[in-house]
Amino acid sequence: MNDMYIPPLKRIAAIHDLSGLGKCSLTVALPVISATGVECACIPTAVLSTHTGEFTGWTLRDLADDMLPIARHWQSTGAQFDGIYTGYLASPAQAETVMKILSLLSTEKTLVVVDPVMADNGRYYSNLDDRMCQAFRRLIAHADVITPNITEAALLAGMDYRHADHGETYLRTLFHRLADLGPKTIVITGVRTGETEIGNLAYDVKTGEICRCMRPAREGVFYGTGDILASALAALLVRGATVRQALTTATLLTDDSIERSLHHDTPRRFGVDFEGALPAYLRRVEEIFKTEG
Ligand code: PXL
Repeated sequence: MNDMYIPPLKRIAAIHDLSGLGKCSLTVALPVISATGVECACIPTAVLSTHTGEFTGWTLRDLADDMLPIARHWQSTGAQFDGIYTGYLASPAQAETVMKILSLLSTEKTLVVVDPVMADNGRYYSNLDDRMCQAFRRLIAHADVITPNITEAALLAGMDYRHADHGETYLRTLFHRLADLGPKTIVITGVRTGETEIGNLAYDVKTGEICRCMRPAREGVFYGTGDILASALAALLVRGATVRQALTTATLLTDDSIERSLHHDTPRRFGVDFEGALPAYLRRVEEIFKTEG
């Protein structure tokens, strides 16, 4: 143990809501980022009883007033952040707050990952509308990496949403329009390139290179899977994985979580079995970083 080199932990600030039940946002970001071997500090944007999809009667406490004071306190401690990962925001105004937090906590070395969480399956989530989309367009200008699903990508790009068969021309146009908003890497999730497959594509704005990771398609909605993917991707990139490694490894974690859930009869709205998929994920993560010592 004494002569073993243990590299210092990287640290991510995750800015996301805490939905107590339903396994999404911070309740998946924390375990997934930690399992990737990265410290996860949290700024909750809101506390909800559940997520807002397929549940009714949920409670929501907006924590807008606490977000900046939390960041200021962190700054006063001298803590450094290798990554800042933002997800669900309770209002468009919170996007402005997040920009202030970025200027307080990020340096040129900080990887900024913005997941513009606002819609799925062609529709905005409850309580959200075009104002959220406008706010995310401004926030994305400060991002290194963005991870919209296909609905969010279409909204941000001002294009029509298509459920299936996302051809090359449609995807290239999406990537180009999103690139105009400023990010360096664009990951679009839930892309369907045929009847039977669904997956995630990453576009490098500088080189124009696209890499993809496709898996068998399953019908319906799987709550929290976008958050699992973005959390794993952010943590892997912060640890130094390539975009291709991060995309593949994060996609396999998400896909395994969905696959395992299909073997349970838990209602979809309670989230996917990412817990059971973590051991195989950990082995893949170890494989990527095995030379680190
Ligand atoms: O998983 C995305 C998400 C995050 N947070 C809240 C949500 C949703 C999707 O419905 O409602 C509160």
